[in-house]
Amino acid sequence: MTVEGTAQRKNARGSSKRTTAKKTTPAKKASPAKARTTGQTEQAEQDQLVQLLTPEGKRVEHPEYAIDLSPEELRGLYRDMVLTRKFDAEATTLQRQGELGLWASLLGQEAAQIGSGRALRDDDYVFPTYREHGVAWCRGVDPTNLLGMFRGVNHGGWDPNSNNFHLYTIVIGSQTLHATGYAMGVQKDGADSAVIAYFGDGASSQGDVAEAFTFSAVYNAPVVFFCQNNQWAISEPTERQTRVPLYQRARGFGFPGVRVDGNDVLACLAVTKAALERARTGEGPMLIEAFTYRMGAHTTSDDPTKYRADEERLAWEAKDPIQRLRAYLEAEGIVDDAYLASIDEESEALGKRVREVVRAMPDPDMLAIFENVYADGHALVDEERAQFAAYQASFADADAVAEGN
Ligand SMILES: Cc1ncc(C[n+]2csc(CCOP(=O)(O)OP(=O)(O)O)c2C)c(N)n1
Ligand SMILES: [Mg+2]
Repeated sequence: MTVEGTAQRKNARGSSKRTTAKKTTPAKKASPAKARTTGQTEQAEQDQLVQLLTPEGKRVEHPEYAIDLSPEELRGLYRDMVLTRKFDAEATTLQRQGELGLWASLLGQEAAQIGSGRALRDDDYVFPTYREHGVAWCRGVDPTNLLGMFRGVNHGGWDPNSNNFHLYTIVIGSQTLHATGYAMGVQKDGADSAVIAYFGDGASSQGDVAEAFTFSAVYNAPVVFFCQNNQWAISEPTERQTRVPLYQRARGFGFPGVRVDGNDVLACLAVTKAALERARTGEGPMLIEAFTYRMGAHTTSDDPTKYRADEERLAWEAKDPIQRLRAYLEAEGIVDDAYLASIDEESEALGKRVREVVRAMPDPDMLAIFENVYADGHALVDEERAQFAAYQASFADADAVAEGN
C-alpha cells in the first residue's frame, strides 16, 4: 500500500464514527489519494500480501514462498486454530462472569499466531505481548496457565525457560528490545537457534521498537520481528501509526520486510519459517507484517462500537482464518464429518477444563509479590517484605480483638 493508499483507506472508512470526528487530518489533506476508489485500495493492499490460501479456501502459489504439508499437518493447523479460538472465547466468558479481571482476546488472529508459532523450533525463543495465546498453545504452555495473571493470582503463571516462551509483556514494544538482546546472546553463544518478537501495529510507533530494529540490524542479530497489524491499537487505527505500510519500515533499518496475509495460516507458516531460517544462517533480522484484524474488542474493558463501524468487522469476517482452511480441507477431502465432530468434542472438553481450573485457582500468598525481584535476594526487598508481613499481621491481631480473643 502506498502513501496514497493509506490516505484513501482512511477515506474508505469515512462512514465510521472516528473518521467523521477528525475532519482535517493531514492524511485527508494529502488528497492525491482521493482519485482512488476503495476497490483499488483494497487491490493494492492485496497485491502486496503473500498469500497461499485465498479467503474462499483456494490454494494458490507464491513465487518466493512455497509450502508442502501432509494431510496430518494440515489437520493439525486446523485443530490448533479451533482449540485456540475456543479457549479464547471461554476466557472472555469467564471475565464476563467475574472470574477474570480482564481478558485480551485474539479472535481473528488465530492464523497469524498458529502459522508463525508452528514455524518455530523447540530451541527458538519467543517474546510475546499479552495477546499471543495461540503462540503459547504452539509452545506447549498449558492454556490455563495463561489465566492466572488475568485473574490476579500470579505474575505470569509459567516458567519461561520450560517452553522458551517469555512471560506476557504489557509495556508496549519493550519485548522487542528483550528479544534483540537475547538474540545477541544467542549469537555470542554460537548457537543456531532464532528468536521471535511479537508486537502490534500500535507498538510499531514506540521508540523501543526503533531501537530494537537498529541494534538487531547493526549486530545482525538472529531475530524475527512479527508484527500483527490487526488494524487497531485500542481505538487508534493504523493510519495514526504510519504513512507507509509497516513492513516497509524495515528497509530504512537495513533489513527486509514482508507483508503476509495474516488470516492465511499457510502463508504465515511459510513466511515465518523462511525468516527464521535466514536468522539461523546468519542473515540477520527480518520484519514480518501479518495483515490481519482484531475481530473483538481490544480487551474486555473496551467497547469498539464507540470508534469503528460494524461494516469493517463484517468485511473481515468474510476472510476468517478458520473458515478458509476448513473450506480447503473439505474441498480436498482432507477432513470428514467424523474428524470435524471430534475436534468439536475436544473443544468442548477444553472449555470445561478451563472453567474448572480457573474457578479452583487458589488466592495468592500476598508475600509472593516480593519473590523473584532479584535472583539472589536484596536487603531493601527483605526489609519491605518484613514491613508488609507486619502490616498484614496487624489485621489478624485486630480481628482477634474484635472476636474477643
Ligand atoms: C508503553 C505503553 N504505553 C501505553 C500502553 C497502553 N496500551 C495498552 S495496549 C495499547 C495498544 C497496543 O496496540 P497494538 O500494539 O496495535 O497491539 P494490539 O493491542 O492491537 O494487539 C496501549 C496503548 C502500554 N501498555 N504501554
Ligand atoms: Mg493492533
